[in-house]
Amino acid sequence: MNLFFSPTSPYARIVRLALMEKDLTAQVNERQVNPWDGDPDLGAHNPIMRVPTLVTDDDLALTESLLIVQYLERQFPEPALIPGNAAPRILSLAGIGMGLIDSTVQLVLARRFFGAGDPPGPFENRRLDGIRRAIVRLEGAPPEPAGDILDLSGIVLGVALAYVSFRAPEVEWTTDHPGLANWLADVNLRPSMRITAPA
Ligand SMILES: N[C@@H](CCC(=O)N[C@@H](CS)C(=O)NCC(=O)O)C(=O)O
Repeated sequence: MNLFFSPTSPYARIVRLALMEKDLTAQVNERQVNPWDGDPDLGAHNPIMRVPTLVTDDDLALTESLLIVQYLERQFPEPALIPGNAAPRILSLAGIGMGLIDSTVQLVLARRFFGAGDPPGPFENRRLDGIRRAIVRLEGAPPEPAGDILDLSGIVLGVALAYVSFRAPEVEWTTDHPGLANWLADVNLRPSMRITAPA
């Protein structure tokens, strides 16, 4: 398999973490690209030109982080990132994490292409409010500490909270939510999180 990724992409980080937690890295060649550069190889596999893009050994291009994770779960069921008995809780938490990532990415793109408002404009405020509400929700019903494996909720929330701190530092969530901050600090110690941390 070949994985097109960018080290700063939270979506690509989800897939890289899934591969590492499932011990599949030996089966994947990573190809670092900047998706905004119009890399022709990436475009040949993914017309939308986004990362992550996983090309299987049968030359099938898989896109969209959670669809790629679903493919990996089906092809390589063990260890499971979404064990059946815990699936509802894991998917519910992962959904909040994807919302955090999408909201933060939209904030970054809006600011890059249309400029940051000072004070923040209505779209920025809507996304910032959603990020803050999601963090309050997580503090009230936090993810479980990771066991032998970081399940999909741990992967997505670990990526999401780290990405919010990296790209939307004004949210300053760690002081008011120490339980969640401690959870992230523990997760950040895992080799998979350290290897995939953006420089
Ligand atoms: N929904 C997609 C989002 C992928 C995505 O937006 N990737 C960004 C990097 S963070 C990208 O490649 N952006 C380039 C572009 O939008 O043209 C997923 O879950 O994989």
